[in-house]
Amino acid sequence: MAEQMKMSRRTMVASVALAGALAPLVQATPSHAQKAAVAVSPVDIASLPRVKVELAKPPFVHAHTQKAEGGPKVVEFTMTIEEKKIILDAKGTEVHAMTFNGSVPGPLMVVHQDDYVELTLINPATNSMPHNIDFHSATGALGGAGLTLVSPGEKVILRFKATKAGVFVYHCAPPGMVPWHVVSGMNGAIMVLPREGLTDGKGKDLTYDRIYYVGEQDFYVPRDEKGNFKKYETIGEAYAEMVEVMRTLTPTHVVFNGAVGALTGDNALKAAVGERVLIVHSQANRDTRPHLIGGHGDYVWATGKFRNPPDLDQETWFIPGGTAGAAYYTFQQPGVYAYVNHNLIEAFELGAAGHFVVTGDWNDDLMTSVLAPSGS
Ligand SMILES: [Cu+2]
Repeated sequence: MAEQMKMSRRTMVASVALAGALAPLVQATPSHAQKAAVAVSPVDIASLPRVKVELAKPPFVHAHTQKAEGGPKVVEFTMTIEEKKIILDAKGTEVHAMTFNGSVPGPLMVVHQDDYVELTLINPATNSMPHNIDFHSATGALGGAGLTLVSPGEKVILRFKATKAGVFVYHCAPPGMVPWHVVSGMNGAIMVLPREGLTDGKGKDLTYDRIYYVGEQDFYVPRDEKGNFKKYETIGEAYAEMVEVMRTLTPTHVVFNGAVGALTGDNALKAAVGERVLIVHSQANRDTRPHLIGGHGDYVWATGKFRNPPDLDQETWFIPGGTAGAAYYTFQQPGVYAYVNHNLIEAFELGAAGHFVVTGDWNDDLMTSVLAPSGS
């Protein structure tokens, strides 16, 4: 085991060294970005109202208004990075996850366009790794990653203006270890709502009654010589063999919200007939193709950016890796709907599936059993 640890550390150091080309960029960015922010900022931040947000654990989303009230605000968030062991499936497969706020994915953050996002990011001394955050919704400094690299025992505060409306991925991006941290669970999403709320692009209001956040995650768990998934004492010990599996580009698990079955049974998503539901779906690393079996995407922003009119009446939509998308659907029938990645091998064999349990009255006009299965 000691030898394995040495190997892991050596490989990690080598990987960091290989990423040397990126390091000057990362290190050079902060001072430049800070100066630029001071020089060109047209807004007196101190004069803006501030609101503090209590984040919710996915698939739930913190309380928010859909239409902005008043002018831009500074919206304060705090996230604590947790390195923790999580169980991926009913067989007890383990990974040493890296998480924003303890969940895979990290929480969905909601603001309005032109608000300022102010994030306090805490890396407790009990962690073993440096971490940071790259917001795809932010402009400059590697999406904030260049300003937020924190070692265990440190915290950092980043503020950026949410200039673009849409749902966007955020993820950890420490020099030399980016994919490892991302596929260990360290990603989430932010939703920047248009100030007038969601519309179909032609003036029709698209207020939602419920919102759920589904974070899809690919995991790469090494196997032993008998084909069983391996367990490791520490996060560092798993590194070298996990990278070998990552380099095959073949995940061992593709799951919604951190584990096979995390959104089924008692944890199924709930809705009622007639309710308008917004599903935010992110995949920080790999392409995906969400599909609601027995339903549709009435309005879909597959690449998640709300200034584009949504696509109508979609059966399946394509979200490229590194993107968050949003789908809006009004449920028409009661029952259990599977919400899946419609690469059905990933859904049924690797875990990328959840359930909606919908209550209400059945509409015979939409569907009826004319002849139940019977002998001919
Ligand atoms: Cu990290």
